[in-house]
Amino acid sequence: MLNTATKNEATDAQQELTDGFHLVIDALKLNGLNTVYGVPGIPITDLGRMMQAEGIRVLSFRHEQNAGYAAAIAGFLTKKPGICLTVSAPGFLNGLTALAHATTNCFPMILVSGSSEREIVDLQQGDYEEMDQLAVAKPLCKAAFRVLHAADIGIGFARAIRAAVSGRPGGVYLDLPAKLFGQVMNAEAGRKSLVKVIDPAPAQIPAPSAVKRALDVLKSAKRPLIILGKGAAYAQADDAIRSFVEKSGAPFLPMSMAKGLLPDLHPQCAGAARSTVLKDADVVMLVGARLNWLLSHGKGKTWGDQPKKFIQVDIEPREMDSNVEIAAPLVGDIGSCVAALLDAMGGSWPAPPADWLNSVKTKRDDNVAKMAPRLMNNNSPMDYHGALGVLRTIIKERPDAILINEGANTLDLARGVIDMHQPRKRLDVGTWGVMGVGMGSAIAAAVETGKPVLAVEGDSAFGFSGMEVETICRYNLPICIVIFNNNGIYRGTDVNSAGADPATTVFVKGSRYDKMMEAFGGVGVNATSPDELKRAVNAAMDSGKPTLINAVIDPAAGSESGRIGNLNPQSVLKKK
Ligand code: ADP
Ligand code: TPW
Ligand code: MG
Repeated sequence: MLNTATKNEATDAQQELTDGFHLVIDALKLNGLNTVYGVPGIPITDLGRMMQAEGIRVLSFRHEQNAGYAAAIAGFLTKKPGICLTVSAPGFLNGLTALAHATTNCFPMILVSGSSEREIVDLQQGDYEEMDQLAVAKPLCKAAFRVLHAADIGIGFARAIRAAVSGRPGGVYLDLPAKLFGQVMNAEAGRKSLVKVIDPAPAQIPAPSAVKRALDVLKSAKRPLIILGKGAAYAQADDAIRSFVEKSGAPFLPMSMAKGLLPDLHPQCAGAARSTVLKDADVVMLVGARLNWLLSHGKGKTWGDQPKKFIQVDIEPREMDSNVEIAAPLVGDIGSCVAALLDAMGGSWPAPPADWLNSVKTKRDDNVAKMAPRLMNNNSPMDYHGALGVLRTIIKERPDAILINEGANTLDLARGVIDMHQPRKRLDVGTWGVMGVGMGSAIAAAVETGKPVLAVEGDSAFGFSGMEVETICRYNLPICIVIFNNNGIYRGTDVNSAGADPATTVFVKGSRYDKMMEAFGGVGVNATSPDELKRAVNAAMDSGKPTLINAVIDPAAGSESGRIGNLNPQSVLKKK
């Protein structure tokens, strides 16, 4: 009897089975990936349900693009790949913009997509949602993989995770054909096939000679400037970066998403003297920032006539000399590089010349003083400055809140006006200036950090992802959305001189976006003055209830393309 029972148990254990669904879930959990952003449907509906049942937090969105933006920013905030889950062809394509955005911004993300049957897709026989997704994804991401056998799911995820977070982070595509999920295999063999990725983003230690070269150039500076980019914010080496900047004594300029890495009110912050420091500096040290369009490629009018030497700290060797010569390339991860720099600086470091520090300080104080009265106006309808002055104070009083920001004037002016006080609290449109990142970013920020979120949105920008207010209400997230409603893109005053159709840049006048939030049980407020705006935002931040405030902005207050009108080609032959 006994013998037979033992034998049966042994056979049962041997026959204990797992399948593709479970292996995907186990692979994610084994690697600490416990949150998924996506939209359900064939072939991943059951996967989402089972993930939820197994303790993974699955956030269902109304559009894959927004789920993708959520995953991308989750990657930036956590240094773990954000996971986006989509259905085949159309869902996959909807997620792809976000995957490309993640890659462009060096955010780690994995787009996991179901796909149709290889045999049918490859013969182009018209399968349900047929598309060669792997081929489509490849040029738009850092790496792309497809798993055909359940036994390879563990390795597939391991490769995707490593590709996303090691070196320069980026977006990875993982293709999971429908058939894979149902494939059955022995459970024990399945468990053994999974990989817990050890040290997914290994430290990359800079060469001591490169550290010395960088410090030699920095020491030679008469007018040094340190530019901190979002790579520095991503690195989560906040204390070391602060110590290094303070020890150097140099003015620093934060790029948009690096604001708050050192507080904007830090005495060395040159944010309010941006044009002066870029023009006049003689040595510029880039830390996790690229010399792309956002820095005028390191040349031209923005950078003035003074000859300059560049030091660049970056994990990607090929970034060096991308636009101008880099006198001192320092390749490695920012944590290791900054630690090595601090170490090699020794006990004391000469302060930069006082005349440079004074001239930067004077310029900064002048600009701040000039701006101050504009931020205190209580005009109704509001202009950008009156409304932003209020929000600036609110963020100062609530420094751990996360600020989401998109739009044109709404973006450019908020970036300048709203001081940030802590690292990784400002999330915006990134390297491409994508409209539509707002709601996905807000949702991921709330989910990943548990902090209150304030989303400052142009009315056009918001429109790209506005349906996600339902998602915000459904998950009851502490998000307060403020829409700068100026009736349109840049301004609400354009007219079409040729016919009855409205101009291309304007929307329905006097729209009440607050009613959208009310439709789903959230709080909606129409605010027509800075005082009203202040009351409504504070109430929302106190209550943590999903809130949308329609901030009525003077339609004539904005300018074309916000602060980047210079990039806007215009025909000289245009009919008036
Ligand atoms: P910004 O837009 O703020 O100027 P960019 O996105 O242009 O910043 O640049 C970010 C840079 O940071 C990229 O070149 C990327 O390779 C680099 N980077 C990202 N993470 C790290 C890291 N951990 N260590 C070093 N460099 C990093
Ligand atoms: C995906 C082009 C840049 S800014 C903008 C658009 C459409 C909207 C500006 O209007 P908004 O802000 O948001 O009302 P404001 O305060 O100036 O009125 N499609 C994508 N990305 C971009 N960048 C655009 C279009 C664009
Ligand atoms: Mg607008």
